[in-house]
Amino acid sequence: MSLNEELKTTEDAALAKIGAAGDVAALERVRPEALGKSSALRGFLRQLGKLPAEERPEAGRVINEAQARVEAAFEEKLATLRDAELARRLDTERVDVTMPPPRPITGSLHPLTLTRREVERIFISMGYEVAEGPEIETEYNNFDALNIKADHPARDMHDTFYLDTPAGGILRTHTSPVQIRYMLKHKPPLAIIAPGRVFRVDDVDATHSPVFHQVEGLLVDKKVSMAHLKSTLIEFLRALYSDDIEIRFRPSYFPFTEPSAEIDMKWRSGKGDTWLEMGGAGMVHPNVLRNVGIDPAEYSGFAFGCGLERLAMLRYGLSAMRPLYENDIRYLRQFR
Ligand code: FA5
Repeated sequence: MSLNEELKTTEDAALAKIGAAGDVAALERVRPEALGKSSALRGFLRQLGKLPAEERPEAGRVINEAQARVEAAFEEKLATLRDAELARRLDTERVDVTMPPPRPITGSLHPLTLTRREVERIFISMGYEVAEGPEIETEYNNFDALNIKADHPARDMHDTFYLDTPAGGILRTHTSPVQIRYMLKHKPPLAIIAPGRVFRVDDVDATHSPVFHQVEGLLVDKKVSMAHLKSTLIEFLRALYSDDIEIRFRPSYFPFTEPSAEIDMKWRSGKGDTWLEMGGAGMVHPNVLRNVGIDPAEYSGFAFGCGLERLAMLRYGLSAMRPLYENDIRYLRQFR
């Protein structure tokens, strides 16, 4: 066989293998024998030395041309196979752009925060301002100014957390000291609510916790009466729950109000209907007004303090307080 014939056979074999490759991976497997250093075509170049010198240039050119054709065929086949693969992927791996993406995990507001905000919204709509006070209080603001005498049982170590610091102080046992702070700075007429955290040496049960929240309310103006207090609280509780709630005002005693009442609401617990104490209320005691420099002959006022946890329990139908403090995301998410 002449060189040309041998060359033709080798080239055809390489082209046939290239042509037969069904996908890019198969084509790549053909690459070494078709184009590699030890391919049959390269073998021809190594044999050039055996030819008579005058035949070498022509033979070299013919071999290089064959090599170039195989290379071109290879690249063309590679491009074709890649296009085909892309087309197949576009066809099968369709992206549904209308599909909603997975939702990012977002936080949600705590049921106590949601309840506090709703309480604030209702009172703001009735013209009240939201006031604040510190959680560390003086005994004077927490007790004395509120007409709670030094021998009152609430001041006992068992109820109050006393701070063991040179400056002294206590953790406020209720939000009522905000009344004092606000009235020392503002003259009547005034209407505020003061939500916040309070502390008591209390054991934990379904409706008690040593740390809990209250919402204080205070309104001082001329000729304020118990009727204003009742209608305001009924209006508030109806706005928070519904018009058909059952509320009860029970005569009670607080040193800083006179007369005083306890506000109860019907609570549907697992054990049947019971009355749950939502808060205390009453007409601001004249001594309290005097303590902040307001003349009780000219002004009168009402005040109330509700447990925020209790408000939340009734709002969401909770049977216990403890889960409100356990920060279990599965529990808290239900209130979104
Ligand atoms: C007071 O704290 C008064 N300062 C309320 C007040 C304000 C009366 C203004 C008059 C005028 P009392 O100790 O009853 O009152 O608490 C008020 C409410 O806080 C209770 O009715 C209850 O709803 C809630 N509460 C009391 N103790 C706890 C506790 N350990 N855990 C959760 N909630 C509590």
